[in-house]
Amino acid sequence: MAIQSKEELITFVKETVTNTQVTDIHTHLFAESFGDLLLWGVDDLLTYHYLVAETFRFSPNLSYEAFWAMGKQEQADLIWQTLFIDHSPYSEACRGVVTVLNRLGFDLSTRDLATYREYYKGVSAQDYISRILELAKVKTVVMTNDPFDSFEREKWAQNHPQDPRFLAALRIDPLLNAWDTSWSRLAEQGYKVTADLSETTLSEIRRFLKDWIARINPLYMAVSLPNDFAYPEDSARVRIIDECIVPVAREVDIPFAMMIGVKRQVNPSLQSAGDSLGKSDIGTVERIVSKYQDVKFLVTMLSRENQHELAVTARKNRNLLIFGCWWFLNNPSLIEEITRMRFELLGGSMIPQHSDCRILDQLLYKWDHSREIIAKVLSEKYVDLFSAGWRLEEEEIRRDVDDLLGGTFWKFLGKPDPMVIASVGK
Ligand code: RAT
Ligand code: ZN
Repeated sequence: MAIQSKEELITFVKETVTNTQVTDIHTHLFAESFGDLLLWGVDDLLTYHYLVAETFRFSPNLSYEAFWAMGKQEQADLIWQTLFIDHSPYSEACRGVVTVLNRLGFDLSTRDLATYREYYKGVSAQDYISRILELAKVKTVVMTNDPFDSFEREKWAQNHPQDPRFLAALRIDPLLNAWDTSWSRLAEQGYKVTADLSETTLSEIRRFLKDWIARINPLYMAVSLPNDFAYPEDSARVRIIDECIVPVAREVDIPFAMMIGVKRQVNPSLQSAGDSLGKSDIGTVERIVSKYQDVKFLVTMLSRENQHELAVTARKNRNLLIFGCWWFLNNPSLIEEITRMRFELLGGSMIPQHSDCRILDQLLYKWDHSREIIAKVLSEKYVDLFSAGWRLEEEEIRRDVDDLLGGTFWKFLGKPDPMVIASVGK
């Protein structure tokens, strides 16, 4: 059906973006079978590392040691008191908690953390996963799977039946960012590697990657890279990219995802909250994606300053799919500006957002907040078309939104969305 007016257009876009099921292409969530790796509930929500960093800003007398010595619940109490009671919670990470509590139907007028906590005592992980995925309208989440983590390796070895809502991604940070120490961890797993990158070692790294790909069936291989990541360069990282990651990505036909721009541990006292960001050289991305045109790259960059040139680089290289407003960019004002700019340069040939959730409950706020902005910016673009005389069908809008929230990702992978197949089969 053709849309008749601007008002109708705006309402229809909002409704469609709100209700379309998402494939969330990068999260730190896990299926139930991974046990304690899956974080959920109000104490995990409150001890999210974004909130830890914010708490220290308001607490000049809180020693780092004292905070880290506390149990999770005690930390959560302190964070609640500091960020939600002593101040108004309008930073994006704080607002996120409010959105979640509200979406779960809690009485926010009481501000009583104990009652919120009580609710979770009667809930099982299994039920909660379904509840949150349904409420958030997220059909699939991509996990971050770390073959260097012994607890996680153990879980894979137990061969649990896979939950089709949770798909794998092979995360290989230690391999590319700390070869001088990670080689021995590969050796412990039975690979004949040594610190030097001999031909045998390189071939064993490829074997390691292929073994893990066979074991977990990842949608892509991924790494987070520092802001000074350079390519080409005489380094172990670049040799491993050139001689292991790229050939394996090509052979197995999965993308290599590069998340560029992190400055790890600028304040180690903050532990997991101690990372920052820096501007990167777009030339690095340009050179690598144009050199390997037969390999697919998913790229996101952390610095706001890199966003425009990254979008332009994507225009020049169809093997590059840019995604998400990552981490410090996951704020309404920045999502809006970046999404608008990407629409203008790339239309729908990009992935506007991923959630990066570490705690299951966060799916509610990260997607609610992002959907609102995507709908707003997309409406604006359609209204411009409408004013220029272009008439849109409802079906076309549904198609476009479906692509933005997952379809483009699956097409880039060259794989059918398994959830669409599942629902057709029903
Ligand atoms: O966004 C985050 O929570 C960061 O701590 C990182 O996990 C980042 O997203 C990453 O994947 O390295
Ligand atoms: Zn992440």
